[in-house]
Amino acid sequence: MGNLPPAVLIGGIAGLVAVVVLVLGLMVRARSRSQAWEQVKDGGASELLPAAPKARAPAAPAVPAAAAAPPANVFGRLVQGLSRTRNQVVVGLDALFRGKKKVDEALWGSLEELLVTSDVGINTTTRLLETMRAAAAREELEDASRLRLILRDEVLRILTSRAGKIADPSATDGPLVVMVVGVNGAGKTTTIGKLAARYVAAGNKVMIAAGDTFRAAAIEQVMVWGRRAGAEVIRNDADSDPAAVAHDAVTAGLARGADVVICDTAGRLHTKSDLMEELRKVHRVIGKVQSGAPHEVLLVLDSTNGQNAIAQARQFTAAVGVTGIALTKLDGTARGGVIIGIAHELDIPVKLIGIGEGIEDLRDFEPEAFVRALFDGESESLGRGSNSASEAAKDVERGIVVEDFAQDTGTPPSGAGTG
Ligand SMILES: Nc1nc2c(ncn2[C@@H]2O[C@H](COP(=O)(O)OP(=O)(O)OP(=O)(O)O)[C@@H](O)[C@H]2O)c(=O)[nH]1
Ligand SMILES: [Mg+2]
Repeated sequence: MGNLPPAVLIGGIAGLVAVVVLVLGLMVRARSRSQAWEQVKDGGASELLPAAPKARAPAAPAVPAAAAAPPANVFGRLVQGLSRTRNQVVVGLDALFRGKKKVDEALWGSLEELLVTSDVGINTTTRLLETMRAAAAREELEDASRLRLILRDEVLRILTSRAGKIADPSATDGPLVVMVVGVNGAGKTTTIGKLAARYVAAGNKVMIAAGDTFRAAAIEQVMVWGRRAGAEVIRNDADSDPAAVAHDAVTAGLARGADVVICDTAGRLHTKSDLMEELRKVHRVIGKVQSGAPHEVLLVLDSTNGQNAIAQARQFTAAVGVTGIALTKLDGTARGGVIIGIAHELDIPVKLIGIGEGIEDLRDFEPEAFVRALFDGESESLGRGSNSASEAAKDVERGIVVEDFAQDTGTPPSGAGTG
């Protein structure tokens, strides 16, 4: 070897190094491939699988990100929203039935007190107790714990008998017109904003009539919600005739091919006859512009009002024929038991529930899910729908002001949702 020329020696060494590097490289590659394969087998990283097609970015997300929260959380939100009522009703019940309690008069008395103080209402409590007593006698119950199940079933039965769905725009000729009524501060405007966002997310062109021309800043509040929801807002001056705003909005909705027109109204005491007459006028005028409208008269009831909500419902129904109830603020109250009284005493379906101030905090009222959230608090997903951008509006018509938020993709302005 000592006789070899230096050039050959260097070439030989370089060749040897190259071979060693090549062999090492192959070994490392084989090892990393097998590691990746192990991960794939285990359901881990997916480097070896074909790349999933990239999700297309939504063209114009008209609803703030919060509205598109993953559905996995949705039932959890309901459970959380109902926690105060749950603490009042169910935790109270559990304390009552804990241990091998005997079914006796003292127990019936405590149960009655618990239901009445949970705002279920006297009539409904009486009915629930009758059913439970009959079941206890039939089954010759000795142990009280079974009563919890009997009560749960009976509550579900009452709620199911009055449940209903908010109207579907595809079922109406021309726009679906929803008139929203209720006492001051019940949550009308907030519910309108949330509802508009839902209809927009389902691909509908939505208009909101800023029909509260009475309360200062009410029009601005509707505009904020319109922007958040991606709906157009039809407005007129403050102090103008609310029936005229409703007239303009439904006219515009017909002319512009809207799928949904939602009319806000000023809050009013159900006992004030002149204000209820004003509401009748709004209802009449809407019907003159579009035959059969309003298709939905949504009464917004604040669940923190407890039993007074039932009196409100009776008066509003007498005035404008309420077709559905939205029960708001269930998240902030221990008085959610009122929904059982409403379902039992009124002939009006509860269609929506409000469980927070956020745009996503409006739910279809689903008795099964409600009872589960209240009694069991189990986890499941109730998500529905997806976001889609609403169609843009381009022009102002007939001299009324049309605020077009349909193309607005910005983040919601702070303060939205405050009344
Ligand atoms: N926690 C909670 N707050 C709600 C809910 N719905 C509405 N609110 C709040 O209730 C307050 C009143 O809501 P609005 O929508 O302004 O009520 P309104 O019926 O339009 O009021 P007026 O137009 O003055 O009659 C606001 O602070 C809302 O954020 C709900 O489901 N949960
Ligand atoms: Mg309002």
